[in-house]
Amino acid sequence: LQLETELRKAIQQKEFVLYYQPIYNLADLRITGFEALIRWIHPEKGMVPPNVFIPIAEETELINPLGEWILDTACRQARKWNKGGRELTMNINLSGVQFKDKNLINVLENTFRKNSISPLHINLELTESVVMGDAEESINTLNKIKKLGARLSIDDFGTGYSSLNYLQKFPIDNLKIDRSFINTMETQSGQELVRAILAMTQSLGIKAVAEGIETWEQVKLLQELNCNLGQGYHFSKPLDEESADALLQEHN
Ligand code: G
Ligand code: G
Ligand code: MN
Ligand code: NA
Repeated sequence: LQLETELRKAIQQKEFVLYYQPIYNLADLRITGFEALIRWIHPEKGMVPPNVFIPIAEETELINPLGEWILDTACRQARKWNKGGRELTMNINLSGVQFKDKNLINVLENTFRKNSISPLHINLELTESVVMGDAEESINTLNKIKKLGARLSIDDFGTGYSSLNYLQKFPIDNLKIDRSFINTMETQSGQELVRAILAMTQSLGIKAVAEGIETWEQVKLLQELNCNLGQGYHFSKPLDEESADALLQEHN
């Protein structure tokens, strides 16, 4: 309850920032975009991690104003980074409550328009458990998002359960392989699992994104397996705006 009160205050006082983790094309090691990750800078406690406060925000509906702030801030940043002919994608995590909100499509449309950002540069991430929850309803919402022009990813793939039948029906662009699979890739069975997931994404005609890449060996293996994209501490931690900006400058 105390955290809820503090969270309410934090939203008014704008104690949040977005960090950005670069995502790489594994074939040429070029940056294709960033994933926006929220951070709460608490005046006394310091950095409060999102897996502590996002669940509270979801229970109390504070996720609505917070989610809108995240969308708006990430879209504004995407616009800045796409000036001068750059083509970068901004990945934004949507919580289950946001995904089920009746106003979602309006909020997305207004936010894209307000920030003059093409929806083609925005990629919304939804976890497997959120979209599989009410899969028929999810198809409707996902189709509406696609109609706006935004891209879609299934996040944390492999940690929940997926109906392969629905996976095929979802209009998704990417599947993000959970980092628990990537960090067991040096074992035979771990590697077989990643191979199987990549074979599946290839037959679905969607891209695979490896999460939590921490070593060069993992990069090499994923390249050999034709995994399209990747992110992780091997490349970069999530960065504040300035550091991400500096990374982009030196990258080009
Ligand atoms: O950034 P970090 O690894 O601490 O994130 C922990 C969890 O919080 C991850 O599951 C991530 O998806 C989630 N998360 C981070 N930023 C956001 C956000 O902006 N919106 C939502 N809904 N979840 C987020
Ligand atoms: O659930 P989601 O994939 O959105 O979570 C992203 C989270 O994963 C971020 O909080 C980020 O800090 C964390 N993360 C990103 N790269 C790595 C990595 O290489 N190793 C580990 N352990 N965590 C990572
Ligand atoms: Mn994510
Ligand atoms: Na993930």
